[in-house]
Amino acid sequence: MQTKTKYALILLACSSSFITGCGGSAETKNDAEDSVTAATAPKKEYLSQPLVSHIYTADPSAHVFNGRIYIYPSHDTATGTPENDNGDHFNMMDYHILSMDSVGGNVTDHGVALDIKNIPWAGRQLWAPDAAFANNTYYLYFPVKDKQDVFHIGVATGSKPEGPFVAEKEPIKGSYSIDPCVFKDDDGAFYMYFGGIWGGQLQRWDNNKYDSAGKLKQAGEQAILPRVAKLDKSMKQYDGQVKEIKIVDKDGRLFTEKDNDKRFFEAAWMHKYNGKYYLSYSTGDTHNICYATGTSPYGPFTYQGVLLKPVDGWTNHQSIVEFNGKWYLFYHDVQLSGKTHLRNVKVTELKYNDDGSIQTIDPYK
Ligand code: FUB
Repeated sequence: MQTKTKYALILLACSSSFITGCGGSAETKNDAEDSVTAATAPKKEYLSQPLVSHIYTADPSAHVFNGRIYIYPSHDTATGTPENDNGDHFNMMDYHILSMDSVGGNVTDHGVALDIKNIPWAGRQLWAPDAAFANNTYYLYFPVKDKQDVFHIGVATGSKPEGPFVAEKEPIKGSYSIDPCVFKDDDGAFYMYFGGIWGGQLQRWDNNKYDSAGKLKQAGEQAILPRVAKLDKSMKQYDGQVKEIKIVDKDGRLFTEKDNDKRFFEAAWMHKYNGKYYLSYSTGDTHNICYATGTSPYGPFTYQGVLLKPVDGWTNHQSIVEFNGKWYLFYHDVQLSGKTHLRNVKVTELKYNDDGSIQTIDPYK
């Protein structure tokens, strides 16, 4: 995830600022330092409204626990950190878990579930989390930079889905980069999907080895692939090596970097529908949420298309969950703030065609 000047241009071209009907007002402290505004864009009507507006939230990972929907989002904050190409201004410092008993019902903010100051190994930037339930325990998985400014993925545990969570003293051994998605398969095995290029540092990891000088790929080179690792029974360690996940076109070919409207960038999410594995992800600099399907949790996955078109804002990040027989897409945009790094989470229904393909969602009406 990155914040080049072109983000501002894209945002100006596609954003709007409808805030009526959102209820309450979002945090505004320090907003003045943020350079991006939505002033000149033509007004479009949003498909959905923000789920909460008293805080900024992003990267919603939704799960159903005990018959209730829990959302594990990033908590965006205007800290005054200057914007740069590494996304330093995405300088989040805690997590709030949200929940609701139905889509469209009241949303509860359960308060601070984990604070960066209580993560012994953390340096800065708490990015997109996820959660899982096993061993009678709730696990919160989170990416954060360590004190050397390298992203790893940590785990914290709690007895309730909304926390509070207590972080382990070290990151998960062998973990790196950002955006963990923890998926439970029908046989009870858990897999963590992860990775993000640019500010997410995935380009620094080749063969699970770190190289601080690791470079992004050139247009004709094979695109960087997302990663997967099985979790062991403790849910705090990987069971074996981290593997690359192949995403291929209908002819079985891997994408190159110039296929940047289709290749993986960040925000991996796994769900299963009618026995098939669906890997969805953001294409980052082209702002699509795409998906690819396969028959094994390790892939390969065959590209199927765009499931969510670009939203208002630079980043696009989704989760997909079934609740009471319907499927929902959780996502975010910048409707409340008009600023790249001050986002708000939303939900809309997701529909499949008879052949299992997903109907493309336009975030505007
Ligand atoms: O919220 C920080 C980063 O922005 C996430 O990790 C990315 O997926 C993007 O949404």
